Amino acid sequence: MKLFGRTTSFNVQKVLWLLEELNVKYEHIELGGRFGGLDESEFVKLNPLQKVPVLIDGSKSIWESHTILRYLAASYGNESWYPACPYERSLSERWLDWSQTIFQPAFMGTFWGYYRKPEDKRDMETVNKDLDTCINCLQAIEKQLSQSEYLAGDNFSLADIVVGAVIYRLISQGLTVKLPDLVCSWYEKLNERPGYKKWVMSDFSELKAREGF
Ligand SMILES: N[C@@H](CCC(=O)N[C@@H](CS)C(=O)NCC(=O)O)C(=O)O
Repeated sequence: MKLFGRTTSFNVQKVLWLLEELNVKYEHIELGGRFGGLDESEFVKLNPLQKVPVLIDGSKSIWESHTILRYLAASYGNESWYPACPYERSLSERWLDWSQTIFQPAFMGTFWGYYRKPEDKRDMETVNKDLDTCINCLQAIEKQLSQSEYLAGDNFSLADIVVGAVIYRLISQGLTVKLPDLVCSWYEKLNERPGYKKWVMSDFSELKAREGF
């Protein structure tokens, strides 16, 4: 199994983290960003959209980070990673979709508007609007965590991976963000997971004020 994608991409980090959780053997190849390579014809054959992450499993190429997560969980995880029961599965899938469509875009607004912009080019009004949306998202997560230990119930799941990967960046980029109490305890538990420590809690300072990939 091979995973293509630069470590500084949080979409790549989600997959690296899951590979560690599943204890699957893989080779990681840095690609995209300062490593380039996305327009090489061999890579375009693997992902016509020319984005990372891309997972190669035997002769199969899989792209889109959340699709890769579901593929890995279904192929290499036990029942609790990808339940056969559609309702049980929906408990984590709803957070994958929510994160992709609501939380991540707001976080990306702050990241590209603040961290990846030179100081004199920042539009703080827009950044603060996105930050407010992120803070509302943290409240939604807090509410869920008042009902269950992890986001999709009492077991750690894909839901914690996708949301957890965003949270590290959100609170480490220099903006003031206070995690609500239950989110804070849940985040401390994530901090103890080897895959989170190794891949997500990693240095991304090469992206500071870098406006292009
Ligand atoms: N929705 C896609 C997003 C893919 C994406 O935009 N990847 C970025 C990195 S996060 C990329 O390939 N950017 C070009 C680059 O890094 O050079 C996913 O979740 O996989």
